[in-house]
Amino acid sequence: MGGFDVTLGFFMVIGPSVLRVTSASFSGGLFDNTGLPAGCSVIQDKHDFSNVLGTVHFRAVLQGSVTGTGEGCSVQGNGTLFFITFNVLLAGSTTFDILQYSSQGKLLTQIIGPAPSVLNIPYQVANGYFRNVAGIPPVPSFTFTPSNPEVGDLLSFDGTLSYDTENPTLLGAGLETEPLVYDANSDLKFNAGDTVIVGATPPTGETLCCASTPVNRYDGHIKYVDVGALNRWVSGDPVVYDSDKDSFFDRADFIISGSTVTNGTAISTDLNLVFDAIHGKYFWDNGYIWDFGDGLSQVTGSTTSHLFLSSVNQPAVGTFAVKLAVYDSDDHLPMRTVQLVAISAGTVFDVAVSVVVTHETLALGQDQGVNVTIQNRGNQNFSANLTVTFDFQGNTQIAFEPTILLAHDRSRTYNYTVHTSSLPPRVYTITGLGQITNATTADPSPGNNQGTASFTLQGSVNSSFLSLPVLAGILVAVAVVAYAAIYLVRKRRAKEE
Ligand SMILES: [Ca+2]
Ligand SMILES: [Ca+2]
Ligand SMILES: [Ca+2]
Ligand SMILES: [Ca+2]
Repeated sequence: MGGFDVTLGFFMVIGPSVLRVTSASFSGGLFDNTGLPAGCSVIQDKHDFSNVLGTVHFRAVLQGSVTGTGEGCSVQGNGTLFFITFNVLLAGSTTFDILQYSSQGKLLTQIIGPAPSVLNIPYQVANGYFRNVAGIPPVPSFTFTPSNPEVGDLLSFDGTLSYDTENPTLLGAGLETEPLVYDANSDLKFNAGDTVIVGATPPTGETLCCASTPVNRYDGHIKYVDVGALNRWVSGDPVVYDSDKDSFFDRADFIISGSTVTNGTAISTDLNLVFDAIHGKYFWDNGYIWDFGDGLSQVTGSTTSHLFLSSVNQPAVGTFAVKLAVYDSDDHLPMRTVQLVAISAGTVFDVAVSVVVTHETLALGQDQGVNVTIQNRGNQNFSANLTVTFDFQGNTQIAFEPTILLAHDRSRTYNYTVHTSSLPPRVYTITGLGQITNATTADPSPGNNQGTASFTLQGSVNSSFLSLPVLAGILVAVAVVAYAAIYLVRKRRAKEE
């Protein structure tokens, strides 16, 4: 091995932390700077842990070369990378997961071979589990469609195959819904007059979520259909989960209690619809918690759907670690499963053009060299037309290259010469525009389909030019110069890279 970059997560789901890290160290591990051949040393680049995020991040690489042989430094890849010491805070359970991908879908954890090749070494993930209470945790399981998703796809997730080992045949497969209640007297306690809508009946006097601050007083996903237009929930009104909080019953929303609700129905908020947070967090769940690994908020539901995003409205490409955690009702224990979901770019037709001039400033009569590169940045072979113009007499064509065939990841550069002896001195801009002719999808980056470069032509216009009558002179001169410019443009051989 030549180095590693490993991030470990020790939260199973959001909620109270069962463990906290007290220390973590390279000392005693493979990369602790001892026992290395002469000439080799370790750069211990990262050694962070966060009890807030529930992560431990360690990174180290070898530097130097073995004295005498000059070979790349390496350590025998069989041993410990780093040590972590945890404190147990609560009775419960949690997992240790190698976090393989970041919330942007990029590779996060890797092990590399020694220099100079520094190849990625494949690894097998073996995650851990900690429990200090009795009971057998449930078995989470999910499937998703489509199985080979492309960017922008809305994925459907189905966790209904999850079950608790001890009670697999019970209604709900032995999983546990947090109690959802109507707190009729708004005292955030469960007492006489309050209605249990779903889940087990809480003990009398139980604190309902979440008394600490008004902001977290209720879960903004919990809504109801105001059948009688009373502006408050009454028995018989359907209670629903608004997964996207848009106040309409749609997409991955589901009915918590009540009869069918038509898709598109407006749904309302009632601050007295609160829950007993037996799973120790500020939002309600029905026994299933989904974390899609893209940094967006967690949702509940035995089935759900998700659009992976890299920013507010930008569909993401990459690999995401999707986690489903479920709770059982007999032991109140969570357990999670993680699946990697790779979102591919799909079919991408993407052309890019760049223009370079050999002289930013040149004298009248001096030849200007123009290099125009057309690049295939997509994942399909394309056929494109390239039009090269400059801003003379409106727009004057320097070249038109029809039907350029380019395989993906390839580019081609065309070289031209513009003769300037007939051009009025000023600043000129040359533009290259690439247009794919066989695209079946829109170019994701239309802004780079065109490239430009400017140059300054210095000198003075010759006296005979200036002596022409102004109106006629402009027209005549333009016609002559345009003709000359086009005629004198010589195409040199195109060079393929
Ligand atoms: Ca159990
Ligand atoms: Ca109450
Ligand atoms: Ca909704
Ligand atoms: Ca483009």
